[in-house]
Amino acid sequence: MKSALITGITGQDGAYLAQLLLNKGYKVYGFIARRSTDTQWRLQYLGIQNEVQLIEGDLTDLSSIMRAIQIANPQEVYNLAAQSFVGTSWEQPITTAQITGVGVLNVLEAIRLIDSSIKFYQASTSEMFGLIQEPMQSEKTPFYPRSPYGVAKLYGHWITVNYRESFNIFGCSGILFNHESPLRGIEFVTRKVTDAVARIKLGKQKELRLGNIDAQRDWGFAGDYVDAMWRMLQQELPDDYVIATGKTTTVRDMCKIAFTFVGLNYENHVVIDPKFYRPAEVDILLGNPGKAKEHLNWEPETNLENLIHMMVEADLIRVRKES
Ligand code: NDP
Ligand code: GDR
Repeated sequence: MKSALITGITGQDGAYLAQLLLNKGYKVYGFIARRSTDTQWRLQYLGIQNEVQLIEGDLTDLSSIMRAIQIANPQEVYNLAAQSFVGTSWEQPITTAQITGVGVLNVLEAIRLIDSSIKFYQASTSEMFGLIQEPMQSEKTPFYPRSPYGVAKLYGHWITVNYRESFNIFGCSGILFNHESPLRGIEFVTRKVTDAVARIKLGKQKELRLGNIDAQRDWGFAGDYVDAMWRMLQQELPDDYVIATGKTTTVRDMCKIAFTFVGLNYENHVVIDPKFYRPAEVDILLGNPGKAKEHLNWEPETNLENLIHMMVEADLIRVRKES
């Protein structure tokens, strides 16, 4: 039986990846940060909280990562843990650098010191492209991050490439574009919208305050994207891959899809609030998943409309339950 260690197992992607690996027969270990409140709601939502072995630790604490690797003795490590909210990265730039940037080095060092044959996946991001100069971003597009988060992720990306080249570690970097689901954190714009749509529809909220709704994103479904992570580690050679849908949509049009689904007009409810504008914005992202299709035989299965409908439906159920 193969075993895998997932950092960030309590996050959106961690939960879906754990489910995917369990279905493939893996023994799944999760590296979990100590918090004062329970963070396992996503694992519970998927019904897998008793199927995974959780090991406490923190990405900024090398010894705890080493301990986790010694306990799990994994063939594969998926590093999904991060301070992942772009907005917060301006408020906590140093914490973001320590977790999202140097945290990657901690995991790589633990692998190098304990067992350099362990395969490593790094959760890189389209935010590294930032102020892009190419209409469609691929593995060859130059990087120009626009937030402390993007800068920290760029460090994580390059240190993964460097450990591959320096120490022959099987390290893959998945450059994933935005991916969402009913398990998405409420602070991210899609979930903020679908939760608000459910509340407005059920008479619990009147307006939805948003920032830059002209920003464009290439949005896919998290359930599809974790499969690409796994595929990368099954290749003969380690490499980096863009994972995206190849379509981009404005936040405005994503809102339209969500409100229209429940028979509402977004213009009657969305209020622009400068509080949600960012000091530096990534105006447009559009990924080219051609390499992933060719080498990993990976393609997204869920389009944006179906994804947003799935999220609104889940939020309607959730909000109804609250009352
Ligand atoms: P989430 O924010 O949902 O999950 C982040 C996870 O990291 C949580 O489990 C969190 O734990 C954990 N974590 C945070 N800080 C620490 C720490 N110091 N030590 C240990 N664990 C920690 O992110 P997603 O699931 O959406 O994303 C997964 C990864 O992919 C992240 O690295 C993200 O930056 C990256 N990414 C995401 C994309 C997306 O669109 N979703 C696109 C591209 C990259 P807790 O629950 O306790 O807070
Ligand atoms: P992003 O996702 O920054 O792309 O990072 P987010 O959903 O936060 O923002 C997407 C775009 O929507 C605009 N926007 C708002 N965003 C939020 N959160 N709240 C608002 O009210 C709002 N109004 C407009 C933003 O300005 C932005 O342009 C996500 C994270 O998952 C990262 O970890 C990951 O690396 C990238 O996706 C790819």
